[in-house]
Amino acid sequence: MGKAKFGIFGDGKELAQIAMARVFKNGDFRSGYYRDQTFMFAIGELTIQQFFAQLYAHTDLEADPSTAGRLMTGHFGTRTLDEYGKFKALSDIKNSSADISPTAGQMPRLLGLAYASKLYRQNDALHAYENFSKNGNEIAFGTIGNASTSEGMFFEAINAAGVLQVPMLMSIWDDDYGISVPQEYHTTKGSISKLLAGLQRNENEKGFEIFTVKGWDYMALVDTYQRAEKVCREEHVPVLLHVQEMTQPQGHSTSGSHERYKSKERLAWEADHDCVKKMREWIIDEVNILPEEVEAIEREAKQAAKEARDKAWRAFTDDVKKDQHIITGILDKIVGEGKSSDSLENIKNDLLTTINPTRLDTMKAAKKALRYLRDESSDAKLELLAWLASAEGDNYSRYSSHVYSASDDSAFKVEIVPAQYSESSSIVDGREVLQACFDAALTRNPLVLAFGEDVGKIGDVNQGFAGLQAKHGELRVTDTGIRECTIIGQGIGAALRGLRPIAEIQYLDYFIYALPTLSDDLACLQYRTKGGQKAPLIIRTRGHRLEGVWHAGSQIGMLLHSLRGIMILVPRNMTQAAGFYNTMLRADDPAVIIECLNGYRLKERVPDNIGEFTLPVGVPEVLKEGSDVTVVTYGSMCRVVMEAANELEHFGISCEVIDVQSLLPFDIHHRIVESIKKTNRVIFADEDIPGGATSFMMQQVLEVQDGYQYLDSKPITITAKEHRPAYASDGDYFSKPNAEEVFENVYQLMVEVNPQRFPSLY
Ligand SMILES: Cc1ncc(C[n+]2csc(CCOP(=O)(O)OP(=O)(O)O)c2C)c(N)n1
Ligand SMILES: [Mg+2]
Repeated sequence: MGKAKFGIFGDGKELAQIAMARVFKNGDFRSGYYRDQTFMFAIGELTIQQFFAQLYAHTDLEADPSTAGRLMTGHFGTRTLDEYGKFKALSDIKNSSADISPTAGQMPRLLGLAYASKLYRQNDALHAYENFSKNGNEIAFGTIGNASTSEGMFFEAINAAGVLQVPMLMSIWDDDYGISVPQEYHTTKGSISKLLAGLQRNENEKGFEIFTVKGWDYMALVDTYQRAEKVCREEHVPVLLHVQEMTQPQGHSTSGSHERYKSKERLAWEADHDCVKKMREWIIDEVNILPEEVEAIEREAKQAAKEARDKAWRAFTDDVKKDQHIITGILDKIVGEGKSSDSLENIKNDLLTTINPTRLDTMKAAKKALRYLRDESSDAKLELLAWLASAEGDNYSRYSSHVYSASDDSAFKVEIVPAQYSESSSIVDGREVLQACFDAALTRNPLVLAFGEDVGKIGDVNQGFAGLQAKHGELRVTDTGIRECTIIGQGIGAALRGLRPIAEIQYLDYFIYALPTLSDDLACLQYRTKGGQKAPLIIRTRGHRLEGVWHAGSQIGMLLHSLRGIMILVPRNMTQAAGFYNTMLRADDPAVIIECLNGYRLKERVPDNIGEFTLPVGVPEVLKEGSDVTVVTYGSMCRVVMEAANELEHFGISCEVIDVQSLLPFDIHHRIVESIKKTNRVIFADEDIPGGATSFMMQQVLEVQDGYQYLDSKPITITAKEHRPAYASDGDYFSKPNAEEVFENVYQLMVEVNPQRFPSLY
């Protein structure tokens, strides 16, 4: 193996990137992919040394500011946050959103980055936020490979940009291939600009401006980018710029050579049309620079690149070797003493002779040594133990920090203000509680906005936003097309640029369409940049219980398994939901808030401080105290469980009912285990499939909270069936857990405890 594990580079695509960089201004954003190294160099946001540092996975933030060694090479991103996690003045710097690997994954976010410019320009109340935008003059530059345009995300985002008329300048790097697969397998008519020609605007219809240009023709590229920039920046017209005749001189990546799949003719054509070669010819023929001068520049550049490479390698190995020196130093002190001296010497020598040392070698050596020293005591052993403790902290910081926000605006740090009620607090439908909360949020903070299918004119299908578009304007409360994935992208991009969007997915069941972007882009954003970027997006949806397949889903396990990094909040009623909206609108973590579908018309009292009260994340609430069995649940199941618990009282059984409220984070103060210490029995109940979110809750309580040691009966989960819920009231009753099932499960536990007192039911 070489010094780097994997390489993928931007060769063959350089010239277009230089032309693009020439029109990229402060405040602009890039959302692109792994070929863009030249662009990043050209805008001054990546050095060659940093490029190599990422190749080596150097975990130092200064060495690799894009990802701190967490992502493989070719993942670019600037730091939009300062060291405290606060936004920098984004309009004064050049910005690149943080890349991800899934092809076309950059597209939904790109839409949002462009959408933010539209809002900053058209909404007068936002003109004061000059740090985020100067009158919406910023362009969102997208790049994508030709083959990746086949992805649904590409088409969805392109259509949405045309509808929204946002300043998105979309470049397609077309090298006729996607790894080994040629164009004819990817694109109808073999050309994305031909395929998308219907987008072209005309005198009567809005749309895109479409340009085509050859990737090796520098003057044409510069001219095209200037024209594209002008219409995009000034008129806010989306632009598609199809850069054709690009090459891929090294093959797709280091893992295979292109001689395997390209014909001799194609290889010869590529050699001839390499854009650097063409540029060289142009410099000599047209700019009249002497060949010797060009050669001198090339020699210098090569030398500079080599020096940067060596520096990056040295910095990386010096860093890694620090620990190696410490461990060999400690082992030196013990070798020669004690009964395991030979083994310790071997461990030391193995460590010293490792070529290209890694941190894992040092960690393994230290742990192995401690095994041999397990029954000895010495100062050196204490030193080894002290190193281990501090190395574990350091490695946590290197590889595992920033799943959630680490800033002062983290959801954990939001001041908790209790809901206040008075005699004049009115009792209204649940949806009106939300409406009052959203109205207060929109009034309080001009950066807040909401959008989604049917959110605008009718104020969402359950009328939580009813009347709020009329009151706050169409830019604040907005309808969108039916396009879940890019609704989320619209929110991510807007949030990256300082706005506070609430993006709505109409039903929890339709999260599946948005899941790739939520998981690959939003959930890991803080992690993959080690706190360099944030997108505090709130995703509003409704789920759990109603009647009918695809309108009654509760796929909570799916969210828990794919969205670590996003808080998942499951309020049982609309007041609790409002409390969570109030908390998350003051925090910089992203969150999904799932309202109960069957709760909008139930009566609730509106807190007097509807816009101000907050609910803590990660704190369950005990809905009913009891002594026999603890039932842990959330969402719409709270009412089902309470019904059963009240019925059980008539039969002499006392349930403690706990509403988890917040699944991620989960019960941070370990309240639930306190309940089990009292009852010694626990049931986890929800509407997900067997082994879904109930299993997660069980793992948290029995393992993380050590609940297992207080149990006198086996732990039980009550869930929906493993199929989607059948239609109508009976379908719901027999698909989802019902009060009878809860009653029976609790009762059965008590039968086992005391059969005399609790004879079997059936
Ligand atoms: C969703 C997804 N599927 C597959 C891959 C593996 N993959 C990485 S790059 C690539 C080809 C992309 O080709 P193109 O878009 O033309 O870009 P190019 O590399 O040619 O510049 C594939 C299939 C991926 N990263 N993501
Ligand atoms: Mg390609």
